[in-house]
Amino acid sequence: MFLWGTATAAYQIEGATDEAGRGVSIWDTFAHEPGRTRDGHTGDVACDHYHRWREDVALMAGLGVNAYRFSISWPRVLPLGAGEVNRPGLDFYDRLVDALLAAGVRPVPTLFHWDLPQALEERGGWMSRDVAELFADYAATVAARLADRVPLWITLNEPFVHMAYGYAMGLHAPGRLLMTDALPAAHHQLLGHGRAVQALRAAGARQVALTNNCTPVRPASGEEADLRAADAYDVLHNRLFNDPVLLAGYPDLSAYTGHTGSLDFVRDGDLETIATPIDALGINYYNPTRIAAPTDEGLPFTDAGITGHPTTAFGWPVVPDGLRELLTGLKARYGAALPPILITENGCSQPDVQEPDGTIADEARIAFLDRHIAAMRQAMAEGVDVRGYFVWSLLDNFEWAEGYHQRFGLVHVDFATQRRTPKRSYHWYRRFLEAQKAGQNTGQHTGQHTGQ
Ligand code: GBH
Repeated sequence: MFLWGTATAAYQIEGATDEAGRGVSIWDTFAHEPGRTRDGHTGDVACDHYHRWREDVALMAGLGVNAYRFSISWPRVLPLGAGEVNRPGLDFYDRLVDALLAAGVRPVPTLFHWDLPQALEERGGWMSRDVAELFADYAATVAARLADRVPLWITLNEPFVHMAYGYAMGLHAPGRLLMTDALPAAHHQLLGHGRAVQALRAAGARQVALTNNCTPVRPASGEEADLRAADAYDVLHNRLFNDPVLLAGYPDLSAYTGHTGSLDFVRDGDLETIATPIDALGINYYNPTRIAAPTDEGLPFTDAGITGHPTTAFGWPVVPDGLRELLTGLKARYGAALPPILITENGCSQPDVQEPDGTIADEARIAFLDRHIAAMRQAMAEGVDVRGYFVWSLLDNFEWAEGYHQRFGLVHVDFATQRRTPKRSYHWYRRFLEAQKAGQNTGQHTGQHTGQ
């Protein structure tokens, strides 16, 4: 069965950050530091999903999705990251899983979507090798409770973004500015992933995946210097996180070994652990990247920006064919080593356009989703094995450093009242899913955004 779903993440929707025994995460700390997020927004309340989860499950049942990707808050389960389990935290996810199953929606939990327990940050965060092992222990704790009902698990969300934004550039929690010295944070996340795959299987999990956000990299020109820079960027963004998992080896990282000049944090046996077989590779796709030769010292590339395409409210270029390009490129690179793919996130931010009757007219989102689904199907027609597609996101939510200023939801959230209003895109997706069930629209462009 092809999985059609929506996706969210714990810190972006749950709120209730100081309730029922939850510990502090690095995102609580970061968002409360002055100047870190736009207008000082925090996830303290977010969508109040911790209290309104029944309503949110009902929204999904009404939508007709057969899968829901959410994340589990590590500090809600283990307030100090390790040691004592917070029962009410596990109970929350247990109830959510049961309610989803009762609604015919397959739960697809992600174990780490960037909200590391603060207590582990104090032990070095992902720069510390110990955290990889503690992540596997946490995975085992959650799976012991849920694996009897959860068929498919995702270990990490976007270890690239967590390393680059969190540890290299200081734009996300934990706000470190290590630049090229951030590589151990990549390695330890990947090691944690591999150890978690093993722990999940030991606890009875049937299927396990990792979610990477990948971008097709386009050189700014055919010049040798631009080609070399594009390759260096592809290494950092894509291959650093795919090669070890799928090929049990790192690409050439010499451009990024920073001050230490070595990969001495990689120990014997680590690559075998990281390459523990997975059942699917999750891909989050937003846009391609255009790369040119470096203009200053430091990094071996510059982002030249994609031109000639419309952009989302976030300013990200809308390039649906980039998804086809990405998927066929993965197949070309990894061949038989590439497991089935799940598109675990795809979507766009758009400002509210309220019509006089209160309807939220997000036609651009409908076109975005329709054209990306068509591009995914094109890649499938070209031989890529894709097994699922999840819209980011079910709800407007806390968009990290942008706070509540970027809205990605199929459902509008009025953050003053917590009122949820399905947007036009919600109804479009609902009709699209109905048509899927009726056996229509297989293998071709849906064309459903026309004639609304
Ligand atoms: C995901 O990250 C996250 O998993 C999710 O939590 C988040 O809410 C969602 O996406 C939306 O942001 O500079 O124009 O080339 C996405 C990671 C990193 C993808 C920045 C787009 C740059 C666009 N993003 N990237 S551009």
